[in-house]
Amino acid sequence: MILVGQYDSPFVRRVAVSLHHYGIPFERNRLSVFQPGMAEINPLVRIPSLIIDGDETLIDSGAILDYLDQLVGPERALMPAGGEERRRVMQATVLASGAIEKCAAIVYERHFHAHACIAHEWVARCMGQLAGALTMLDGYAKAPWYFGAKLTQADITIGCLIGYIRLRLEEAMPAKRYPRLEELSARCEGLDAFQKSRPGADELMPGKS
Ligand SMILES: N[C@@H](CCC(=O)N[C@@H](CS)C(=O)NCC(=O)O)C(=O)O
Repeated sequence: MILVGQYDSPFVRRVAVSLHHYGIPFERNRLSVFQPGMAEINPLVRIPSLIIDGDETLIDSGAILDYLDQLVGPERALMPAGGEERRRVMQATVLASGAIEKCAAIVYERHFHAHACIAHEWVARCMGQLAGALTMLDGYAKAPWYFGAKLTQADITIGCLIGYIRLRLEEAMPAKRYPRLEELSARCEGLDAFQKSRPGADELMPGKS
């Protein structure tokens, strides 16, 4: 299995954390999504991709996580197999993943435009959407994990969201505004699976043109 993508992408990171958590061995292709060659792996030119069995390539972190859950079976799957538990974990996970999208939209808007060309109203809208998601996530967080005793995909995705905010958009997480998420993030980053999936210093966005 080959995971394609840099760990500064929270979507790649949540797949890597899940692979480590499950103990599934994999190799990594650290090709940047902005380097040539990515279109041959994923026509959408996005990361992550997971190359399985030689020539079959899975795209989209949600679909990849679904595949990994099938592989390990319902007892070990980070996303519960059914019922209310699945519904709740799924909702928290998609809220966190939507927040990652909003965060990335701001990061890209600022990174790829000269200051005078940044759409500040759009950025403000995304910041509001991100804050809304963080407020709701923080409000429902239990301990030690998001839903209490059991680690789920909601923890992994929220942990990767907060890690990404700290890396690229620190202003979205003023100290003490989301205290439960801060605690959860610290707990996640302490896990072996998170530590093995930390973005390296060379996993950067391309320079501005
Ligand atoms: N829904 C996709 C989103 C993937 C995504 O947006 N990845 C970003 C990196 S964080 C990317 O590839 N961006 C480059 C681009 O869209 O051009 C998933 O969950 O995998």
